[in-house]
Parts: sequence; C-alpha cells; structure tokens
Amino acid sequence: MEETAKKRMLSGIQPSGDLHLGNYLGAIKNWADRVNDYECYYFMADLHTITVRQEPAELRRRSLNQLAQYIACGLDPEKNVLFLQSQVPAHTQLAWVLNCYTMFGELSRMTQFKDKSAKYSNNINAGLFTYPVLMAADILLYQPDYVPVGEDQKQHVELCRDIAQRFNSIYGDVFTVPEPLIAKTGARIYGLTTPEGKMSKSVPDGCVFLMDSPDDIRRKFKRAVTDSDTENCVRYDKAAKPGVANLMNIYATITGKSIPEIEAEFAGQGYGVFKPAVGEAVVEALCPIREEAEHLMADKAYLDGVYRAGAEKAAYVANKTLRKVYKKVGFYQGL
Ligand code: ATP
Ligand code: LTN
Repeated sequence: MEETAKKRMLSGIQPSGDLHLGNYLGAIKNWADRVNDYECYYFMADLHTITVRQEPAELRRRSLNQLAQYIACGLDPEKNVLFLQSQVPAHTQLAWVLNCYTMFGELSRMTQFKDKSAKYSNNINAGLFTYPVLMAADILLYQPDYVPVGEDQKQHVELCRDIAQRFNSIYGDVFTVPEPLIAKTGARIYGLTTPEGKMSKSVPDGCVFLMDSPDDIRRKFKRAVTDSDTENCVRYDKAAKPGVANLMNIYATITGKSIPEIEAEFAGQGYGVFKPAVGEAVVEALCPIREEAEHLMADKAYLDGVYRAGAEKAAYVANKTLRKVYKKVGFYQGL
C-alpha cells in the first residue's frame, strides 16, 4: 500500500444487528465524509460478536449484508479499507501476546464486562472477559492515530493505550499510542416511540431500519410520539417536547436546514403535517441507500471480492506489526 502523510484512523463494528437511522446519521454518514482527510480502516468485528451466543447462519448473513449496507451508505471500498476481522489471523495472534501483558485486575474493572456478565449471567465466558485485549490487538496492529468510537468504548481504548505504553516501555517504540475520538457533536437520534432513549435496534418499534420499506418508514413516522400537551406547534424545546425536538433534529440533519428555518417552514401547521414531512424526507434519504444495498446484496461475488481485497490490504499492515512483536518478545522466526 502506498505510504501517505495522512493520519490513520481505525474502527470496528460488531455485525450484531440490523443498521438503523441512528447508526447512519450518528456514525456512518460522518465516516464516509472523512475519507479525504484520513487513511481509514473499518472492519466487522465478528470475532467479538461470539462473546455472546450467535445463530451461525444469521451471523454469516449479517457479516455480508452489513458490508453491502455500509458501502451503500457511501463508504467507498476503493478509498477505505473494509474487512472482516476473522479473515485477518493477525488479530487473534497478537491478542494472545497482549493477553500476557494485560492484568487480571485491569480486565475486572471494565464496565462492559460487568454489564454483560450481569446481562448474560448463564454465559460468562473467558472471551467476554478478554474482549478488550482482542480489541487492543485490533487497534495496535494498524498503528492508527485515532480510534473513533462511542462514549461506551472509551474505557476500552484507554486500556489499549495502557497496554501499548506498557509494551513500549519494555521493548521500545513498537506501537503507536492511539487517541480515542469521541464524537461530541454527532447527531444523537432518539427512538420515535421512546424519545427519552436513543434509537436502538433493541426497541424495534420506534427504530427505523435502513432496509425498511418506504411504507414502513412512513407508518413509523406517523406514529411517532410528539408531546403530551395540546400545543400542536413545531417548536424546539428538548426538555418539554423531546419527541418533537428529535423529529426536528432528524429533519435538520437530513435536509441541512437549521432549527429556526424548520420552525418557520411549519409555522401554523400542526404535527399532522410535520410528522409525514419528516417521514418523507427520511424515505427520500434512505430509498437510494436501500436500493443500492439490495443491489449489492444480490451480488455476493462482489462483496466477497471486497472482503478479500480488504483482508489482503489489512493483513499486509497487520503482519508487519505482528512480525515486529514476535521478534521483540523472542519468538524464533527462522534464519
Ligand atoms: P443497541 O441497539 O444494542 O443499543 P446500537 O444500534 O446502538 O446498539 P451500536 O453498535 O452500539 O448500535 O452503535 C454503532 C454506532 O452507531 C456507534 O458509533 C454509535 O455511537 C452509533 N449510534 C447508535 N445508535 C445511535 C443513535 N441513536 N444516535 C446516534 N448514533 C448512534
Ligand atoms: N467494541 C466495539 C467494536 C470494536 C472496536 C474494535 C472498535 C471491536 N474492536 C477496535 C474500535 C476499535 C463496539 O462494540 N462498538
């Protein structure tokens, strides 16, 4: 791969559910815009996904379909390295080494481990415990400058930094110590029926999936919760009218209009006009994405080729780091 002066960025996504409007507006759309300024690596973290029991056929289906959906959202595989974690063996190879440089106490303090072991108390497996070590390996193999993640993953990136610094302090500068990049301004989209909580696949009712049909989308917006008062006026007031504020944010993010412009546009008109208008804007934005994703999903050979090419590019960078690590720790690598 050609050497560039661009800063490098890497992030992983678990193929654990269908993508929705929150994922698109809050994350994927911004990633697609970033490609000119950074060298970007994005991978599907399928190895991480099996820390919670998965249906094998579903996991396989999602690993391919999500790639199609990401590409349809504008993540160009010619400009970003897109790959599947399990297709680059260096991830598990480095994870073993890093396991020996990570402390039991550090892993015990991870809030995600505590949360997930409470939630899946009948399956507290070792993978769930060492999850952050594999994540550190995912990151450090590529020597990225930045790791864009949600707030919930910050603790894992900080542990990754600690592991990198510990390793570097013993063996010299092997790893770039990455910075977490936590989106502060990224759109936060709330559930259409539960505007007090974020839009999430676990509340499918108020969740608009990227692959929903136009009619499903229109229906979900018609049923969106507005407010309990009888004001029936499109006015931005997040505390008093969270449902309306959420719809206004969605409309603003998609159309590029400002909140005052939206208030003016719907002045004197009630929610009966506003909700279908937001629904229509979302239909318009998602329709081409869904059509492109369906088109790509039908072409499994193409998607397979993207994964193959991505794995090859990724492995080239990853193996370079792995060889260095193996040498440093004293593994005999032949004459
Ligand atoms: P769950 O449904 O289990 O809560 P999720 O659908 O929120 O999961 P994640 O895998 O946690 O999906 O998130 C993937 C990316 O999408 C993250 O970068 C996250 O910040 C972003 N994201 C998820 N939900 C929203 C949302 N409602 N608004 C904005 N961004 C979101
Ligand atoms: N744990 C992350 C997914 C993930 C990741 C990574 C993110 C796995 N490996 C490396 C950034 C860098 C999650 O659940 N969102």
